[in-house]
Amino acid sequence: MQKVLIANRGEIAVRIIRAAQELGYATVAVYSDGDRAALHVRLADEAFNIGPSPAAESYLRIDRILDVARRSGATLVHPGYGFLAENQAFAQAVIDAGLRFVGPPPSAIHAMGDKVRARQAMIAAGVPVVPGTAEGLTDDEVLAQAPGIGFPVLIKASAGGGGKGMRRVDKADDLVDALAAARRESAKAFGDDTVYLEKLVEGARHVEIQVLGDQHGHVIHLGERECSMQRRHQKVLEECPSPAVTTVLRERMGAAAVAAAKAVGYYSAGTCEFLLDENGEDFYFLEMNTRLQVEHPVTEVVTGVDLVKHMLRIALGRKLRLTQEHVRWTGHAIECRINAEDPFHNFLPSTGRVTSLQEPSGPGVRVDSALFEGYEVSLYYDPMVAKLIVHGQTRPDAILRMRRALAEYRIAGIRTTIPLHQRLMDMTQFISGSYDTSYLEHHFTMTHVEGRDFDRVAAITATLLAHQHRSDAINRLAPVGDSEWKRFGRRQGMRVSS
Ligand code: MV4
Repeated sequence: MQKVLIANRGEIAVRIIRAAQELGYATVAVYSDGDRAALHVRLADEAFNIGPSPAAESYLRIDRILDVARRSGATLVHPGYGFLAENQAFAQAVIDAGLRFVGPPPSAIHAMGDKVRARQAMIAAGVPVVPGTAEGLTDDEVLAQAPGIGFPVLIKASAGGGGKGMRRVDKADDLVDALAAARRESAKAFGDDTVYLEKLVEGARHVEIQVLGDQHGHVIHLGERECSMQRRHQKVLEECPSPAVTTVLRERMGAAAVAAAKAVGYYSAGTCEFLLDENGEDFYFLEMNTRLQVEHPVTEVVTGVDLVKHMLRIALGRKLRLTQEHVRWTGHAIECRINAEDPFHNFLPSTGRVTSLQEPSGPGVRVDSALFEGYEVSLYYDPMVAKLIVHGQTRPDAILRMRRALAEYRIAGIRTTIPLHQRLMDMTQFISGSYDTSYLEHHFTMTHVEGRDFDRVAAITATLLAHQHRSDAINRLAPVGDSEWKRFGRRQGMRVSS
């Protein structure tokens, strides 16, 4: 009897529990003090407290998670995404404890975690990388080599990823300050200030390829996801397939991703991130995410492949029955990340209790969420509280379905980014599919009028409701015929002639 410990929380923990239970595996949840009433705790067969709400004292505590694994008799540990998902030491500790880590080998996590080493491995594997330097550089080397690469250049942190420690430099005079800032940010975030240079690929799209490999050398790809709709390096929405990827380009990018995975002995689910040049032809390896991604559902609904179940089977040493020839892409999927943030006030994080919840449903609608009425949104964890995924026969069908589903979605008690997604579904540049990574940051604003209107309407409504409730209460108490003010006066103890 297999027993999976899910070393995570929120929607992804719920997602993994569901897959494991459908495979007949027992499930073990871990939770922090603040997550005692969380949905993943309720759905799992067993649940163990691992400490106070701050992630550093709970979900990042390798010792506490392994202690639960031992006490519960778990046989597998799935890290989800975030927290310890790409922590090589955690993966190794799980294996050393005699359990199966549901993810890639620690060596692959290490190889792809160091972006300079990853670039070297890709160059050796014939995978196209962005023109730049293959080594970490001293300040003098950056100053000497930047002009040869050609401005604008990007200074990138070797230990980085997701844009942390990255600085754009448009001219030589700006190099020294940008270098210092990049090194400072990288040292603070990763304890490593190694940087390297890349030529900036202007107007690029961020297209990633899902790969899936078993422990017997079989690696396939499951196509691409368009992830260019980003704000401050956080993906806002994703879609599959990409409007910019043709069948031929998909095969080329897929082959490059499989070669990249094989170059580091990868198995399990993983994602290779590429930049797609605005010419729609040239693409460059950016980095590989050695984990299940937030946006995996758009690939699942278009291919019909359950990535989490495959990860669990692969962790047990099972062979991948799926071959590349089996993979088919049907229709179009869009995922909107629903964050507890206020899009009308610079995406300020929103906390509070979910007082009422109405999730969309119906044909082609999937909601991956851990929300429930009474759920308390806190600042301890990532603001993403749900993912709304829709699937349609065509991209226009998917857009129309997303509009309908967003209109149905009601989350009261907190502010969310639902209005942002409703606006995006109406924007010409999104509808035409012609957006790149610069769109959201440079060409899109949320008009504040709607937000102010909303507040004013809400205040007026609340006043009217309060008045109506008071009137109803008075009417229930008073004999027929008395004026409202007489009744009111009487209630206040005033002498009022009958
Ligand atoms: C780039 C790039 C353009 N040229 N590298 C963003 C974080 C990490 N995934 C790598 N990223 C990029 N690397 C070169 N040589 C564009 C991105 C990029 C991006 C950059 C700025 C703002 C938003 C972005 C969203 C996706 C990718």
